[in-house]
Amino acid sequence: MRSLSRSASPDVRSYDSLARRSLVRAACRNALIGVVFATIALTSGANRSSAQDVCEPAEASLSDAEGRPGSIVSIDLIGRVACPITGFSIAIGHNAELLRFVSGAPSPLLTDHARSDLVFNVFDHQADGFVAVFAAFDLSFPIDVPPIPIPAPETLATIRYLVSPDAPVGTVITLRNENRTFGAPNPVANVFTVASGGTEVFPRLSNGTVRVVGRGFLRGDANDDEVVDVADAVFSLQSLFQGGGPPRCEDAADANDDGALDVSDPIITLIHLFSGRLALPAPGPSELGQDPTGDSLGCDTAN
Ligand SMILES: [Ca+2]
Ligand SMILES: [Ca+2]
Ligand SMILES: [Ca+2]
Repeated sequence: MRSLSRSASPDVRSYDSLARRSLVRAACRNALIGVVFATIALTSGANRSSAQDVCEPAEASLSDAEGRPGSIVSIDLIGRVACPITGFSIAIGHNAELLRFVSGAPSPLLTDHARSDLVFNVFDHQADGFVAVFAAFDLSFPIDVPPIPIPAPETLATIRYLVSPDAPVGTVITLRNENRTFGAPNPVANVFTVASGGTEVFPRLSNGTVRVVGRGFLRGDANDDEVVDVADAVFSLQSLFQGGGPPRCEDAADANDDGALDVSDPIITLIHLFSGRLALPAPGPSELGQDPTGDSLGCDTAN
């Protein structure tokens, strides 16, 4: 088991890449994970209830992220548990047509605590639309890495996904953090393992989301050419007073970010350009982004 522990380094590592290294190693790995998951699944009900009581609050949640089609997004697995734990397993489901697992890494909390004894892997089941995150602080004798509680919510791992280039802008993809849902015929238990006899604790689970967003905009770029200059003020004046067409991205034309399009927007753009002292609200001036302030304006390039 030591050799497996060493091979399953805390660095980014996927099921597929490990499997390519050698069939023997893959078989050992699967046997280990199978034993651990089976142990988790077969733990007695009496131990479970007592451990559950002393370990509350126990929570495992996933963060939210935004990403453009074809981009990489990062999702944090965040945990909290009142009693000392020795590791965890968490299966996370996703829409396989819209997301693809890229890599996973343990957080500094895990690597600082367990160091070289840490066994960490994210097993990629893309065909079935889920990944299984597995961590054990120490599986090699002597087992000398102590269990630890996580009294406040902490990042345990970060999972990276590729957003499909074909993902429709505006789509919200749910990352399903669900116990015993993924991995038939023996679905993965979403649990923390605790010190006493391998007993598991079932945390309260929360989903995450990936929102698919457009390329974004620059504040003040009313004519949507990715440059803010005097042409934008002219475009806005024509749009407001001379029957010019509407801006493709109203949020960009809303130069002062007050949620309305009026004459103050081209004026503030001109002051920005020629006074040199007034910065426009985000996003910009060089990096495209999303509107940080909610309003009723639309933006075809960002939403
Ligand atoms: Ca422009
Ligand atoms: Ca405005
Ligand atoms: Ca706004």
